Amino acid sequence: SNIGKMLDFYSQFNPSPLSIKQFIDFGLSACERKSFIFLRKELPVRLANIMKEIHLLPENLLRMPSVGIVNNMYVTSFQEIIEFEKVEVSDNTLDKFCQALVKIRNRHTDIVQTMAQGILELKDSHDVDAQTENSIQYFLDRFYMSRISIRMLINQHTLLFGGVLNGHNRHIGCIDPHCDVISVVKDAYENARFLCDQYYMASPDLVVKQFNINSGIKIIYVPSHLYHMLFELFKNSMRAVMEHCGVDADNYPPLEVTVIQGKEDICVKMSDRGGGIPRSQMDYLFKYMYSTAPQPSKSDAHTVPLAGYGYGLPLSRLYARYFHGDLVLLSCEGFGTDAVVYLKALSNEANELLPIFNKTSSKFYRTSLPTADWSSQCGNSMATRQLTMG
Ligand code: W6P
Repeated sequence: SNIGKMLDFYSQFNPSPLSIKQFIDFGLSACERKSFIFLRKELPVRLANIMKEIHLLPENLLRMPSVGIVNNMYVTSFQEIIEFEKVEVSDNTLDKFCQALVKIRNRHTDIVQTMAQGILELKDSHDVDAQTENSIQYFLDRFYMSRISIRMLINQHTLLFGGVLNGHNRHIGCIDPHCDVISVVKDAYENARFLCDQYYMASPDLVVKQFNINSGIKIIYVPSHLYHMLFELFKNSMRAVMEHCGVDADNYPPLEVTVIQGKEDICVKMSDRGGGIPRSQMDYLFKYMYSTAPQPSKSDAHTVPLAGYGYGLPLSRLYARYFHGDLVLLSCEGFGTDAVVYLKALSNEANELLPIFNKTSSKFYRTSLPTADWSSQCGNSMATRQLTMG
């Protein structure tokens, strides 16, 4: 088919990762035509690379209705963009392109939920073996990373060229060249505390510490990404503290956030005294299969937990890794948990981390899990317990 040929064609190219510095430089020189020429190739390349992987998913999963819906949306969006492949560049073309990008962004708003629904459909209808689970974990990390990157490109183009110019705004697209880390920490804390207060009628305080500089720690970054990670971590820490200390406690140990400016990284460390997590459970916090539970119905507000270990943690880690940072958890069971967000301090080192479709990635879906070459006699019921509070 024609779409098949186009997918084959565009998936031969590797995506071109951009650094935050390149996003900034591009935004400052701001030529809509150049951006259009870049995106009409780069977006189909990124779409095709991940669409090829959708087709390698375990058949059981591919047959799930929600996965079909997701795939169809990608096909539609891919077709809409390659319409621009050979058109002449006029003002009208550029306007149409912006409109197409907005339409695509809206179409894909709920993809994370729809995909999660597909996982539920699979769990409800099949026994999922370790092999399948492994493929799904591998795929979803790559799929969601691809999605983050495509939305970043679309946001930059539509913010720079699609709307009204705003001379008072220091942002370049969705990037803040003077992003004040502690402001984002406080913002995320306040919003998580609001949920915590609603749910538990109390909340732990926040103590912020800043190291090694006198002025506020600033970073060139996408504030919404940082907010997303910190909001998620705050919700998890708050829940841990409230559940560990009990809702009737007289006081709660505060959450401590330390922000450190290093040469290579800026670190944001969040420490809670929420009793920690058993070591055996740590890996599951980042596994999609264990974090997929039916959404509590929206009508019953009382069943909505503060943090359900949904996809919050794995997605937050992807946001951190997207620009070559990371998100790491370290727990002392019986005491508390430290979560560290690492961000690249230098914008020219903050390159997009993008999945590439190639022989190695396709082989992953076909290769069976290696047989254990270390004894394992943990006999741990935690290993099969679902972490979700569903
Ligand atoms: C916990 C569990 C957790 C997950 C993520 C971040 C913080 C915490 N604290 O007890």
